[in-house]
Amino acid sequence: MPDKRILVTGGAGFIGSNLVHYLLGKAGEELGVTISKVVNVDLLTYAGNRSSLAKLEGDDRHVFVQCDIQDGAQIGKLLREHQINVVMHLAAESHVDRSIDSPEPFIMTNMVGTFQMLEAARIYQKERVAGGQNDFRFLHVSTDEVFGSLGPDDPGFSETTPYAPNSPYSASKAGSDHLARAYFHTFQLPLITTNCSNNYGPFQFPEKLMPLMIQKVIRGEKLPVYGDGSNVRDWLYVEDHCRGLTLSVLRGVPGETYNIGGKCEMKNIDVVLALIAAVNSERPDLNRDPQELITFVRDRPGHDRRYAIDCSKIGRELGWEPQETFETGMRKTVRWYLDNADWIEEIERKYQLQRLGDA
Ligand code: NAD
Ligand code: TDX
Repeated sequence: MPDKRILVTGGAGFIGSNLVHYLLGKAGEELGVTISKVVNVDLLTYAGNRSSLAKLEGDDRHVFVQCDIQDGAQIGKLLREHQINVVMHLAAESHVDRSIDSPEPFIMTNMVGTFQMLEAARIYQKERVAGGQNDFRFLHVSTDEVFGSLGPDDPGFSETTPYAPNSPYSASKAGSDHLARAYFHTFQLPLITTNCSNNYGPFQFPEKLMPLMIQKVIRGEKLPVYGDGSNVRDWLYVEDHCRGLTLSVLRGVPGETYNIGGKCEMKNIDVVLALIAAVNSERPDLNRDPQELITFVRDRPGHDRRYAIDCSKIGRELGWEPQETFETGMRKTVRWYLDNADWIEEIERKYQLQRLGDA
């Protein structure tokens, strides 16, 4: 397989940083691919952290560029300068609660930003084809939330489930998915889209359910469970997602979409109980009492009841399966947050400073 020169967007965020580590680490051996360069484009919003990439310092295959994906001219320049043949587009505003409080950045980054990425890639790809190069691929990374909410007995979302986004976040992602689809159909941009369920693992910003709850259990703080805690999500360990993304862009068929899921549906309350049990087992001295910590709070407006993913297509066509179970992935994750308190403390400090700066 020829040498890959990959531009990743959002590579200082949760999934992006795990992806960059995967591409420059296990991907070579697991997928038999040679990756000579990863250009990591990230604006470093509150969700992006250079410290998540600290282990790559000194690795000259990794080039970090602080840049807004809405700056199409700069993206085009980077594509040419580094002779990129694969784009993996992850940069986004990603937190549903924030999209309810303040939707505008979601429209700007997720829709306008994705448009600028697609447009820069379209022009670049045209030049490459004119020069006889046909190996360019663009991966658009999306979410299961674009399909809306399922009833208790509905089958999981498949690649043909109609779109029905319910939050400003999922609507902005759905809009970006439609743009991506249009760029394949109208301009033949060799583009693949993936729709994935809830990820968890190292380097996740502690506003999302798992890292938030782990942190609060460690500190003995109240655990805010929305509504009655019976909303259901499908949970996928982030490295399994990164392998699925890489397989999809390298071996997937342009124009196709692939659902990626953890085959692991759980009620939120059961996730929280499992996290308390895991922290107690790793740190018996803490001995946290679920009854004392769990607090049911006001529900998220428009809170989707249930997500579930039918990921049989990527299994059948690309041979992808999640390698972690909830128990093994969740244990690793709890261990990681216990061992990396300094990572959390550093991003909390940075976040406080940004908020003071905003005030
Ligand atoms: P994240 O919020 O942790 O990271 C997003 C990254 O994008 C940050 O590093 C941020 O600085 C960067 N970014 C934001 N706006 C930018 C801009 N305008 N220009 C350049 N960079 C910008 O998000 P995540 O959880 O890692 O999600 C990554 C992608 O995966 C998103 O597209 C998200 O919709 C999708 N996704 C996430 C999940 C999940 O469970 N986290 C599940 C399915 C799909
Ligand atoms: O404090 C909380 N209490 C609570 O009960 C938080 C932060 C969440 N929840 C619930 C809401 C959801 O039902 O837990 C569930 C998971 O919440 P989030 O971690 O906010 O994730 P979710 O809204 O499901 O979206 C995530 O998965 C799909 C990512 O944030 C998205 O980027 C991705 O597309």
